[in-house]
Amino acid sequence: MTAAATTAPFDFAAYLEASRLRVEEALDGSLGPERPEALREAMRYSLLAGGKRLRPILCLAACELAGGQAKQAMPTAVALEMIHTMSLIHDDLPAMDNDDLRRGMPTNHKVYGEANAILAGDALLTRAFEMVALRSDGVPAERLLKVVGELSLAAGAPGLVGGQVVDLECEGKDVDLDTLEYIHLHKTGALLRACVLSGALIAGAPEALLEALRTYARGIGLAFQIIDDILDVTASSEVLGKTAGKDLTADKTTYPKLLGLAESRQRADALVAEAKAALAPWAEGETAAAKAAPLLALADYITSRDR
Ligand code: GRG
Repeated sequence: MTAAATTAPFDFAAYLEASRLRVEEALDGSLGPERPEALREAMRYSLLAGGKRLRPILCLAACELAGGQAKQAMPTAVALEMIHTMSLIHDDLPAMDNDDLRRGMPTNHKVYGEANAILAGDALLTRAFEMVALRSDGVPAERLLKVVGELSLAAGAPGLVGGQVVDLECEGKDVDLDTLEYIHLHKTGALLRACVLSGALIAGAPEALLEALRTYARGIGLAFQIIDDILDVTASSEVLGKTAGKDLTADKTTYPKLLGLAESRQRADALVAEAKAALAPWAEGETAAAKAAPLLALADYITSRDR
């Protein structure tokens, strides 16, 4: 029997569920006795509200692809979900997208009030950096420093904040594809990029792998947001856990608006193919293929997801 014939196929559904459960456990244990209690409650409410946990899983998978152990990357994975959750809380505020529903539950400000929602987001953002700097055992300090750098770039003006500002500025205006791509790459892509880069940095990945992961991240980042735009039109609020049809009501330019649904999907598929191709050299041979399998399957999941 050949070696290939004895290799069990990668069970992505089982991988995703097992990873999600590990992440949920780590998230649950990540918040200490924050005081005052009202702040802790507001932080926990959104952090433990479910969600696909895609960002931490990407971080863990990239760490393993680069030869590290997932447990080394878990504090950073948690940090990435904290930054993501903060961005959702702030995005839902009346001054921004003004939404009532997130992850199937009332938004943070609807439950705790605007001031506490802003502060819970602020506390999650700062706690994220604490997770990396003070809670990551067994990772050399110079690697953690690079991770802090990636997280800062992703969260700040060069990433989420910059993308959000342009997104808000463009509401109600005609936007071309280049501007839309700018918004998507910053608002959504930057954090996904930080996920895979930080996981790989923790494992001490060589520059060539980091470069491949940058290409991978660009592809999945844009594809993710294109699918998000498509689902906003095609899926229900019940399935999405957030208000469907929001882009239309807020008069936002989206890929379906500029290209139509079919071409948008084709573009997302092509981006995922590009992302996977970037990792192909790192998936050659049985051992490498097994390590690359999660990131390759996660890329496909981005276009096949229904929420
Ligand atoms: C204050 C530093 C700072 C940043 C905040 C509000 C903001 C700046 C940026 C908005 C970023 C944002 C909400 C982008 C949308 C990204 C997106 C598609 C979110 C949905 O992600 P999913 O589908 O959600 O992974 P779940 O719930 O599954 O985690």
